[in-house]
Amino acid sequence: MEKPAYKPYALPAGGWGSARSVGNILRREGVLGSVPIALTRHNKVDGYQCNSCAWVKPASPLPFEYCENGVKAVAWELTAHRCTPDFFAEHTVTELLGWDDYHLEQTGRLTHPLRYDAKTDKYVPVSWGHALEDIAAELRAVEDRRQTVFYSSGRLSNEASYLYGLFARMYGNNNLPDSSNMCHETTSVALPASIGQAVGSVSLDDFAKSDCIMFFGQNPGSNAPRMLHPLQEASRRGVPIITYNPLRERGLERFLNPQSPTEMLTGKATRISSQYHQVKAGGDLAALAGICKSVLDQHDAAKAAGGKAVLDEPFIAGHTHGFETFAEWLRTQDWDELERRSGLHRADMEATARVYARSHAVIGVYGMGLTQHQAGVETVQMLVNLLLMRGNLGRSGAGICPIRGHSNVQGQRTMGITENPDLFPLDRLGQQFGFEPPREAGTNTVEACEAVLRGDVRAFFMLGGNFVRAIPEHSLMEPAWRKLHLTVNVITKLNRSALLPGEISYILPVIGRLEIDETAAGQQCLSMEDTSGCVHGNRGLRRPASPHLIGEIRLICELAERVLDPNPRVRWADYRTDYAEIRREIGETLPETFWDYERRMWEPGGFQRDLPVKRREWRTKTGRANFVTPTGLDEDADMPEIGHDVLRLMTLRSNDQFNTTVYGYDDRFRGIKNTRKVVLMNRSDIDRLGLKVGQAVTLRTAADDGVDRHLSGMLVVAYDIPIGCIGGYYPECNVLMPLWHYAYGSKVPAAKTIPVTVHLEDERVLEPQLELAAG
Ligand SMILES: Nc1nc2c(c(=O)[nH]1)N[C@H]1C(S)=C(S)[C@@H](COP(=O)(O)OP(=O)(O)OC[C@H]3O[C@@H](n4cnc5c(=O)[nH]c(N)nc54)[C@H](O)[C@@H]3O)O[C@H]1N2
Ligand SMILES: Nc1nc2c(c(=O)[nH]1)N[C@H]1C(S)=C(S)[C@@H](COP(=O)(O)OP(=O)(O)OC[C@H]3O[C@@H](n4cnc5c(=O)[nH]c(N)nc54)[C@H](O)[C@@H]3O)O[C@H]1N2
Ligand SMILES: [Mo]
Repeated sequence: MEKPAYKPYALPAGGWGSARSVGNILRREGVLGSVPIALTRHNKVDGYQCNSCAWVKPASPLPFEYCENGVKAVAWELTAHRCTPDFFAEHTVTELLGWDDYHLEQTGRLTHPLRYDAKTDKYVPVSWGHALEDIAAELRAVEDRRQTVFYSSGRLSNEASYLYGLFARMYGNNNLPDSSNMCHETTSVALPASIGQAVGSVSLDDFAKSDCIMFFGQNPGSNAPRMLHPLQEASRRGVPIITYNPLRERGLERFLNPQSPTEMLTGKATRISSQYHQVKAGGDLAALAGICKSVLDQHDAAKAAGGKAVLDEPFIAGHTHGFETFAEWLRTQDWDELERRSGLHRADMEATARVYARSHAVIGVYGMGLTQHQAGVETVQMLVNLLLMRGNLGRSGAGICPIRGHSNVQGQRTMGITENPDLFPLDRLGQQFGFEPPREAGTNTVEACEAVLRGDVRAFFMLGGNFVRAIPEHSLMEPAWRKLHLTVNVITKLNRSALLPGEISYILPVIGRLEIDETAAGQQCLSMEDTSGCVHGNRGLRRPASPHLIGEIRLICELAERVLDPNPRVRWADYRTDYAEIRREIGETLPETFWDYERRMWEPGGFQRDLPVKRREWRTKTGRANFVTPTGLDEDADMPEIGHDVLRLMTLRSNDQFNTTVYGYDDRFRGIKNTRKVVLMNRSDIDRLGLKVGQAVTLRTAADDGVDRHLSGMLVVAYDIPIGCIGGYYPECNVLMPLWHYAYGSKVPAAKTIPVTVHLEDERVLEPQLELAAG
């Protein structure tokens, strides 16, 4: 690989850089011809849903309804590369453990079911029949059914999710952790308490009607790039877009639409954010409190002068609860403290408050920058408080807008993938299928890890994802993983989780969403729910990567048939042949939303699940929308007092990855090339700590619990990042995250503020070219 490079990116998001990046991956994956054909069906009414992010699938899609990262995801799945039994014959698992995430997945699509052979330390091919018989026998043999865990990742379809949840519950537990537990679980806890709905309240058409959009800790340029189109339109209409983010993310600054020939030729980019505030990591609770305080001050001043109210008084009186307590709390907040914690000036928060106060339809967008902190739940609720102050919920063009991650993570939760028995109608499920569902709460992601560390888990089934790589605490979790009795990896590409076999281990490769899932009843379709709560059909179009692959649904059904006692009410054989039969069952369990499912999923734009907040119906305990007063301003309480040497590490996604899937080493918008082993630091922190750009340092977690957590060989880069904050890439940095460092209430690992210290490894500057030329 070429030498690590840092060259700040001067161009807008999108543009020619995007086109070049797409060309590169198509060439590398050997799909220059096939992917462009597939893309004509991308996010189309009768086509497939993009397998990258969960951004909305519009009713009237663009002729090219895809983005740079969507194309990468498609190319990654349709790749010409294959990871065959021959490959495994050549490499031991121990050897492969030395490979990085990129090179593991780059081997291509897995082609055969494989079983780990401890004697040779290799994976060897096995027949599906043998694999399923053996796994079923092991699962049946687990006496205490709570010792089996059923993980899933948010790419799984509605149909597979529903059956997987049913299987786990018939098997005997609610141990259904999912990727959402590391992601927007904070949302699922915060929003029901605030507004009585677990998902966002904004539809695509709200963006066209909004007159102010606020972004907190979400990076659309890399993680939901198609969202830049409505943002570009909004900006052109003169809508203020206000961003709070420690980093100046390119997609939130300027965008050049790669699908517009005029823009590409003239290079005329659109400014996205009208205000950009580089809040400190973990400083949003204070910043939001400051904005709310300023709105309240404006209101008080206006009223005192006999002017018009700034707050929406009728809305607050008629629809909300807890305002007085909240207002009292705001009045006691001290500006010095708000400035210190947010790292911003009072004038910044006031500037935001002024724009907010004159806008009539405000959308509050947020992502991992809010959810992955210890006080993430309260921070999300503070954003809701701000919206409630002027009635920005249940109004056209306004609302709360969490940007979900995986393409079907929201649908998966709707389908009952949850450890919480209160979140799914288990009574109805039990009646429908004639069994008694377990009522004991299962384990979420962090709890499942704790159970593994305690030795309380015997079998761990992973339906998609890369669990061991995505979670915190690698130095303890990886050895513990090897002690599990049974691990099953249902995946499409080789990843690190599969290289940590327990006593008995399988890799079961499956068909991807873009591929044709053919059963005795013909080609089958699937469905997914996007971030705006719309449910869409999905039709694959390519032949499967290998004739030995099977669909996730067939896999679940055939396993369930082997594990569970026969029950005439659960027709696994029908489900695996005709997926409409599964949708019929879903319609019976969730009739309010999924009536006439089979037809409505093909409607342009999909069908929207009921969002009571849209009509100002609050399904909370108070029957109203609640102002939630936080217990304090500390977003990360177990951070040691920020002193001379403890810094706040935020773990970041590059523009060249999808979670643990690394497509390449070009984080174009941030200007980092040919390496992921960098630590982004403020120049004054570099100087203060006596470091030099291009030196290698070791990061150590500042926690005195006796666990050694460190990461070596990180190259120092001087970056535009707030003092006291540093940035590094996920998943490499996960070794530094303590398992107990999570959001209260949701247990989402607090990946955006890890307390670390930085240690020089060697005086020599290894990569001098990382230093920017003066001027
Ligand atoms: N191409 C691509 N698309 C993806 C993904 C991917 O990896 N690649 N992942 C998918 C998934 S599963 C998810 S959950 C989403 C994730 O998408 P995002 O929610 O955008 O998540 P991140 O990229 O982790 O971080 C978002 C932003 O938070 C900022 N940030 C960090 N700490 C703070 C803070 O304390 N306060 C504030 N205000 N900002 C902060 C970072 O600078 C970054 O710009 O994207 C989905 N889409
Ligand atoms: N430090 C830190 N840690 C984080 C985060 C962070 O911001 N910082 N983000 C967290 C978040 S938001 C999330 S969502 C999690 C992600 O956690 P996961 O969802 O578990 O991880 P992914 O990287 O999305 O999973 C990638 C793997 O999925 C498999 N796969 C791909 N497509 C398919 C398919 O169609 N079917 C099946 N069966 N398998 C498939 C491939 O083999 C690939 O290796 O990570 C979390 N961890
Ligand atoms: Mo996520």
